[in-house]
Amino acid sequence: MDHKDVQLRKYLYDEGIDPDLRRLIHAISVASKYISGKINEANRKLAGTRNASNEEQLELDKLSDLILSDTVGELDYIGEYASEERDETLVLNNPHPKYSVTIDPLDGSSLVDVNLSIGTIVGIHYGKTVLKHGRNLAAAFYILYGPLTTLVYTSGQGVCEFVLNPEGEFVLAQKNITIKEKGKIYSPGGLKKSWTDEHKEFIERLENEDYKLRYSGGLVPDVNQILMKKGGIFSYPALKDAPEGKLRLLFELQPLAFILEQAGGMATNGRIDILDIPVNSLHQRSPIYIGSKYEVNLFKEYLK
Ligand code: AFP
Repeated sequence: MDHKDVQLRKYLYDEGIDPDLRRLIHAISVASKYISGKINEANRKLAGTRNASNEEQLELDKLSDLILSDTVGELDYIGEYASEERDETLVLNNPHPKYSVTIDPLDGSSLVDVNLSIGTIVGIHYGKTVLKHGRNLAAAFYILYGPLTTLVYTSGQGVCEFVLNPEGEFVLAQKNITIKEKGKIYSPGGLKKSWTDEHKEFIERLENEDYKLRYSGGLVPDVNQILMKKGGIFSYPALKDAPEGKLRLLFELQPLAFILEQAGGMATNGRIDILDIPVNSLHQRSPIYIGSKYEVNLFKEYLK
């Protein structure tokens, strides 16, 4: 399955990024092909035995984490491998660490047994540790395991999308992807009864402006939809019983914020940009409003 991925490698080469960063991105993209195959295997198995236990799905989380940690561990210039599946970072003891990696190996894994789309989210930080604000990201990408397996990527020079073709190669589908100032869809996370009054009024405003609700429970497909439909807003807000919200700053929000900012969008916790939030702990959570500038700035008005 380790094809040469000529188009992906050429794109990365043409961007002029550091060869070690190119190799790291390609290595993770090859690992994602194995994960994609394992998900299809699990889907077939779960589809055959509907009463499969939750533990089987969770194994997919752990297996994906193992495939990715092995892949990153083979490179001798990585400082830390941090995974949403692990309590602590894996310090790789390389003498000259150039990059450190945050990974959510399989975000949305609770959706595997209902055959909905899920994803892998990758953040690549400069230097020996991942405990840095998002402006320290060298690159960010996600792999979306849906009807197609796609890879959406940025190194700060715009956003592009690759599609995994039947021959197992990532082929370039779109480049310089941008979203509009204002969209037409909203993706509202969290239980409605736990929403703050400001958030409730904001969502009601969007509904009164005829925004269409699009929410699958999978962060990667839900945010990908806003990117590919060229606009709208995904929110997982501060909740009355969880003021920091649910989603993880390092593993989920920083990479997606980097991508959406590069596509001309915004990502904030309501007060400051996601990429500027100081990082104090590995599994730190944050509220998020991410998507078109109009909708994100509109929420800030409600917060005032
Ligand atoms: P799982 O990984 O447990 O399925 O959670 C997925 C997720 O972290 C993220 O992908 C979704 O945006 C969010 O949770 C959905 O949360 P709710 O189930 O509370 O809507």
